[in-house]
Amino acid sequence: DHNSLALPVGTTLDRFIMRKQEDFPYATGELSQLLRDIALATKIVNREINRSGLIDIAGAYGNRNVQGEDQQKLDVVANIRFIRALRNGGEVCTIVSEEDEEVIQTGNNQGKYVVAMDPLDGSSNIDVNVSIGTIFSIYRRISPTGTVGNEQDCLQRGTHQVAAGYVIYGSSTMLVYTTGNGVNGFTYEPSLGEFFLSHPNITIPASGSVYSINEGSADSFSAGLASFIAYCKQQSYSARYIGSLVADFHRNLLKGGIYIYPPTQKSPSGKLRLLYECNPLAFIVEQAGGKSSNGYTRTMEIEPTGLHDRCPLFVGSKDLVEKVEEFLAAEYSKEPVA
Ligand code: P6P
Repeated sequence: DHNSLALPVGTTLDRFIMRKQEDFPYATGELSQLLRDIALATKIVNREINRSGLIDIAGAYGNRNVQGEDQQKLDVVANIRFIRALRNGGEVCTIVSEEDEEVIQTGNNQGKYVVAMDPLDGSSNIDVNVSIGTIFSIYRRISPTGTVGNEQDCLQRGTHQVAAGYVIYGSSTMLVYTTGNGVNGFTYEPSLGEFFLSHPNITIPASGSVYSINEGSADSFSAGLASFIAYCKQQSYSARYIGSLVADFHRNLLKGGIYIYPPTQKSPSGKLRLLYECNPLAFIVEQAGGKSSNGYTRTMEIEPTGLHDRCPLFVGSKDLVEKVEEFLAAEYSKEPVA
């Protein structure tokens, strides 16, 4: 019974990971250790983010970093920190990062896992103090242990994910993840350097009254999508679009709603990336009872062709994703939608 309600709110992430591992008699602990490595990197990135607002005047009070280097962009810093934590942890052989065109080899050829990640999504939001996030996906490698990981290890369908999660660096920092047995949320207490279980067994409300889409692109919406947006307005739904994927997704996961990044003139396949944005969020939302598709096909069944494939994303409450899919299908069958 994987019901994490057995673990009380306030359980530390470490204990939670250990107890969940006990549910798997054959688990050998590598995935548990990998989750701990990610949590460590998150704590380091969290500290960098909280300093970033001041870093430009850091010289003013003598806090420039020891090398006296100029402050690198935070998404570069986050990328370096996550790669270093995964390399030192030893469980991961190969990494796909939004920040790197090619796969990153960690040198741990014994590592059983591959990670696809967006180390810091929406970093343009940092300068205006909007919440930002890290998104990650974990797969078991296909190539034989002991060899160098390859692209095929990384181009697996979302249904092959063994774990997925995100971190939201907001009014508080939260880690939300699934290993395929429900979704759990942990809130970070910086003064203790610990994550505590704060949102056990997250389930997304089946229906919702929030829609998140950039209506600045409305002129390039398909007829079906335009009809769905009109439907949302007829229903007097709330339009909530922070412009930071993890923040919009997290709010909809807890409160109900749908997030849409559709094909647009500028991005005909949508802007978001299949491997390290759409698939991890799709895994989480399905584990929370929601749905995710590209408007026609379940996100996690889309066959990746390239590391940085873009893919339209319709993700959130089951009723809302099914409703927009009805409108999109009706566009081709010319049947009216209630
Ligand atoms: P647009 C941020 O740049 C990002 O990748 C996501 O975090 C966000 O949801 C989306 O792009 C916003 O894109 O085109 O609406 O500005």
